[in-house]
Amino acid sequence: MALLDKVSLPEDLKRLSRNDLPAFARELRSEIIRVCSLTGGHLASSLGAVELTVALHYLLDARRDRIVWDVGHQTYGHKILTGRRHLLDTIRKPGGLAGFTATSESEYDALTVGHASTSLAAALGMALARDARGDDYDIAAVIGDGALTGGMALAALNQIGHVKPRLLIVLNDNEMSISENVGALNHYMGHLQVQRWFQKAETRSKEALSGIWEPLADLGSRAKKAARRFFDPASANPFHAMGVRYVGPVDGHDVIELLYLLEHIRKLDGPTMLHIVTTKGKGYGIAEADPILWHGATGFDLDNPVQAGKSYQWSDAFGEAAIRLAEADDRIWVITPAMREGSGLVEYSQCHPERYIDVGIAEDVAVTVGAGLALRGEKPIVAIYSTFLQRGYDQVIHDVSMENLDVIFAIDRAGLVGGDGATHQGIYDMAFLRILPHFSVAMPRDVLELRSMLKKALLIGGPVAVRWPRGGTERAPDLPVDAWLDLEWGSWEVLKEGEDAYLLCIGPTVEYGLEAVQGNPRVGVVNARFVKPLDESLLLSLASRAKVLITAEDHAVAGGLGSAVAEVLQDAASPVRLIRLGVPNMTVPHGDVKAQHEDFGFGPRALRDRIEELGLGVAPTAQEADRATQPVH
Ligand code: HTL
Ligand code: MG
Repeated sequence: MALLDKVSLPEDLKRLSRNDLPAFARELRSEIIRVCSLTGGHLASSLGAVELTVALHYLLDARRDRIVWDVGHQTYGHKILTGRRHLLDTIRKPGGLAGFTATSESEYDALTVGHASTSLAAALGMALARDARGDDYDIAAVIGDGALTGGMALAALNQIGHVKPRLLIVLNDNEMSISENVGALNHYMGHLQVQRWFQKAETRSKEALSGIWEPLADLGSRAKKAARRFFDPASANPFHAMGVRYVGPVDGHDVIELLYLLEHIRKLDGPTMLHIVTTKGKGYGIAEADPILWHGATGFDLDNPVQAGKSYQWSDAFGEAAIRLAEADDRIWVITPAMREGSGLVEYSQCHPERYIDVGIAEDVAVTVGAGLALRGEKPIVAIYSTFLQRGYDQVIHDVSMENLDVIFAIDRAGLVGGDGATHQGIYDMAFLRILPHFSVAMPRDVLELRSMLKKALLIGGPVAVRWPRGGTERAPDLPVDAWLDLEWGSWEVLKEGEDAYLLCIGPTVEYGLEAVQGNPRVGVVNARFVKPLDESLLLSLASRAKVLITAEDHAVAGGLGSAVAEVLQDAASPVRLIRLGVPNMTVPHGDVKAQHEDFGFGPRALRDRIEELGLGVAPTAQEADRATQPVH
């Protein structure tokens, strides 16, 4: 690590000679691999962006200039070069570096991010601010081909081409989103690559590249412009047509060439897109060979690099259920916004390719495609992470809820998510869905309930949200749909009776509650599996019997189960004491999910303590009481 050890900040990098940069990039790549082997994380994307990262930091002054990384998952190299190398092995860990860029973490991070497709709009805003204040710093947005499938990115591009601020856009095209990228633009970019790679393969040198940009820099005469439009294939290109100068595609792993191009583009007025072609996982054979597996990696052994197999996940259970449902009913569709693997849909996509659609990173489109299908009598399931459904909220209200359409929302990663942190927490969906007309909102306790809720959703009709957490669950025997549990819609279940109090739990907190009150006859546990419709008669009967009700949920305490319960109790003028436990009104950083549940007061230990505090614990045995009064030495 001879060169890397000399660099802790961008100014150190600038002291290296250009000729050192390829070797420096190799060292940076090794360091990313080493750290990811310890911590896991977004390995493949960060490897693909190594040369770009080096070139941008060699050229720009990232403290003053703004590098706006889209998603921010490709920034391990950027973090290493901006004073965070010594902390990189804390990435995504409790109290450690965030997995994405965050303005609170570093002055070199231009944007707090984690959701895709925001970079171009944010960069446009920054450019407007810069120009309004007469400043002259550079702004570079780096956006992946996956992130470019998002409507937000395309709409921002439309605006950028209209306003034409001085802005550098680097399109980092590895032909991959998390899975293979989708969409017409993706096909077009592939076509551009083929054209250039075939035509110019022998001249992919500095001279050839200069031929790409120089006519652009020198827009002298009208004739020249016209000639350029005529001869330059880029002039037929959609980015160009939208008013954004287009340069490329070029090899994104040639750091010297990248630097050369960026240096010249930087001087140009108006917006310029540099289309670079990269390989996801570049430089690490196994990651190049399987960039999907190595997109979000677990830690691994450098000498024997394999990805740890996952236990049975909630998403697996959903994927299997979707296959069974689609077999039983040929009007079932599953729509994913770019999350085939994460949503457990690999097998479904192979079994029912004709009723599977990946719309790209376009949650709004996913929801409204669902609405369109439902309007024509089909039965769409929009499989979506809680956090990403936020992107399609207007569509949920305007296109689905208002029309009372039969769209099922299969909501994954509901609750706190661990390493991905603040941007990916799935803690608002119950609040924002249960207030909408026609909606049902449910959360299963186990796979049997999950299946039942999906099956029943199809019978009940209207928009239905079924949500489940990130992580593992118990496998249930594979049964035909007819044999799936018949759950009464909107019903809660008393799992344990209590003499004085009840814990009203949902999803993962059901097991927490059972654990917390084991051997305690005073406190009962209810599986409050529907927040809407809510089991009002059971709730009011519990309220009339108990002194205290405690809701416990892995969801924002504002607006979730506790709020729904409070509304019913208030309307019925119930005098019962209600304690609401859940995620407080704050931005919750990455962390260990179980520890965070305890910190927020709804983990099993915290629940037990709370019950003790309320004087609802089990009376201590004579022996324990005796011990408690002994003096402490
Ligand atoms: N939807 C939204 C709005 N944001 C995110 N971040 C996702 C889904 C999930 N997601 C990622 S990274 C990623 C997706 C879909 C692929 C991005 O592809 P791109 O970059 O081509 O832009 P690449 O990985 O380098 O190829 C995360 O949540 C981290
Ligand atoms: Mg990509």
